[in-house]
Amino acid sequence: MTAIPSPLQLDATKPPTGANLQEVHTWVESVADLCQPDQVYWCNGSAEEKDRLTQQAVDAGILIKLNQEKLPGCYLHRSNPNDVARVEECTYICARTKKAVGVTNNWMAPELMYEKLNGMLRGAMKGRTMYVVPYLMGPPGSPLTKVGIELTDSIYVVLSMRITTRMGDVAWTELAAKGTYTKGIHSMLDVNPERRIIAHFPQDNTIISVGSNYGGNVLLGKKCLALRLGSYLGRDEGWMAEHMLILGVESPKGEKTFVAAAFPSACGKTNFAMLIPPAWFKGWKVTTVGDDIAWMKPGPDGRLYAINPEAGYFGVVPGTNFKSNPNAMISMAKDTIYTNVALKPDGDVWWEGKDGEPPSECIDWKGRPWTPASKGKAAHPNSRFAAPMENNPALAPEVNDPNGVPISGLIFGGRRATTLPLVFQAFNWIHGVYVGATMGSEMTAAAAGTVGQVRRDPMAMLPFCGYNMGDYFAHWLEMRKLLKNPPKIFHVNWFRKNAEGKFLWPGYGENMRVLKWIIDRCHGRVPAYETPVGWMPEPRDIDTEGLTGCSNEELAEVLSINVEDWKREVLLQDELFFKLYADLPKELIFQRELLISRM
Ligand code: GTP
Ligand code: SPV
Ligand code: MN
Repeated sequence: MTAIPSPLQLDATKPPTGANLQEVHTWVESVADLCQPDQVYWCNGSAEEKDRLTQQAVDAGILIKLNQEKLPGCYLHRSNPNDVARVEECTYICARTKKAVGVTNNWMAPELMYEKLNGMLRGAMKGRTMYVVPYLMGPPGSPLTKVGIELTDSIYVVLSMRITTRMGDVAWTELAAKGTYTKGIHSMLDVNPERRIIAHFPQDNTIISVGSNYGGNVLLGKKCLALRLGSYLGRDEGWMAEHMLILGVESPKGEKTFVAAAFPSACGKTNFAMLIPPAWFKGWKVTTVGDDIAWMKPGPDGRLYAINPEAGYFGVVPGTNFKSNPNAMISMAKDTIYTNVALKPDGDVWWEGKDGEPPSECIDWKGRPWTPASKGKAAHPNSRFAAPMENNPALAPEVNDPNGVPISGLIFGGRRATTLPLVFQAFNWIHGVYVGATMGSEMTAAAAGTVGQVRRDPMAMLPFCGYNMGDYFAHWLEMRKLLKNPPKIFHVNWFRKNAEGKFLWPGYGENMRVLKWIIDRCHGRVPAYETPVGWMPEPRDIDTEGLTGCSNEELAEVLSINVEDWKREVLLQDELFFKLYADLPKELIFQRELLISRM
């Protein structure tokens, strides 16, 4: 094998040589030749390495050490204020043809994009270290698990990847068994929105990201590999990569049921995945398998099995408190990297919606003094925590099972002030695919754009589907044929409001009441009545014992459907259907006709 040439050898620890890593070395060398870092550092994932790199990040002012008595092992990072969320307009899928990526993705010819990016990367790491970050998406030894290697000049990315993925030597062992890996190259450049590109090359299993140092733009295992390239690979290989949480529900009798749910960014996946049942649900337990991404494959018994490819959470901070999500609060109480929250004088952190009163003074997410009289928010609305999943008191014991967990129900949901009821069940798989394909949601701060505006977000995958959305729907329809026992499909809406703009449903832990109906429907043991949009519970079918914050009238309203509203809804759905028309499977058009004829 070729050694990395000096001077790159200076500080470099080497990956194990047992596996055939010739190709990896050649690639790393070629990227180093292009980017010209001062040194190349191979990450091994050890605790010693974490401590050393963390200290370096603190010394360089990239991380701020928080109050270690209150928050052991926790640090704060402030991103460049021009770089606070995913940027969909800078995200490209560079398949060979424009048709392959469809109308919902940005496309550029791969040769052109490579040329452009090579120009931007030339000499981009001068004066910096290039870190080689080997990682796994999925538990070791799972047939679904993929290996990735990210080359990055950001120590913040290295430390975040160490939390959110299984990072280090474990990946070399898996690579020896699997033989293939996803290449990722990331350079912050000068963190300039004008020079920000997140490019995916599905035919080369490669991602190149430049000009950002934030979340989904740069933690390449997450949205880039696990969803965009993952969805592309899944279609070829007969599995599904979805923007879904996975949770387990254990009944007092010990019956375990797993469901997966797709809600768009900042629409409640982490909260739902970590749900704590209200006191009335004595003996019921919810455990978290994953909070953002599910990889699912038919098992030998004809059921759909899911793994969470991630090893940690990159969760929304604002609005999180001990009432809304205690498990998230505990998860981020140690060994966590916070990004863009406010800093209190005592080294503690604060954000809008945290328990207790706002502090009389603190430093806001931009590093400026802040008081409750200040105009802006103390924490950015898309401020986040990166925490290891082991911190979650409700972590599912099955989380490392290479076979995954059997999924009984799939749940779609969006943020909708009107029209969509609290819950309904699709009539069958094809109807469920239609329900997912026509999902809409009000936009949030998780992506740059207009917050609050309803947009169609099929299966919560609009920003994450790595190929033509029409072909993606066809793949969903195709999956049914591989499943003898397909999951039942549901739609929920925690966000419906009354005429005064108040949420009709209290949400959070109380969502257990809806989840219980869903689980009971999966097992075929509660009634439902047929409506034009699907099977629905009567208000009396929802367990309301001990429920506060939702009167009988409000429950009836949140469970109601209004045919006039639904006619408008179908017209709104058409906006996306017309865009996709050339590639839309006929089944979905028939479903639209059936829905209209039922109304
Ligand atoms: P991403 O990490 O961007 O994919 O977000 P997510 O889907 O995991 O969303 P998350 O659980 O972090 O919730 C986002 C926001 O929605 C937070 O401000 C929550 O407080 C709020 N939220 C979550 N669940 C509910 C609910 O049941 N009702 C209401 N009203 N708000 C909720
Ligand atoms: C999302 O936007 O769905 C996220 C956050 O989970 S990020 O990783 O930044 O994409
Ligand atoms: Mn997400």
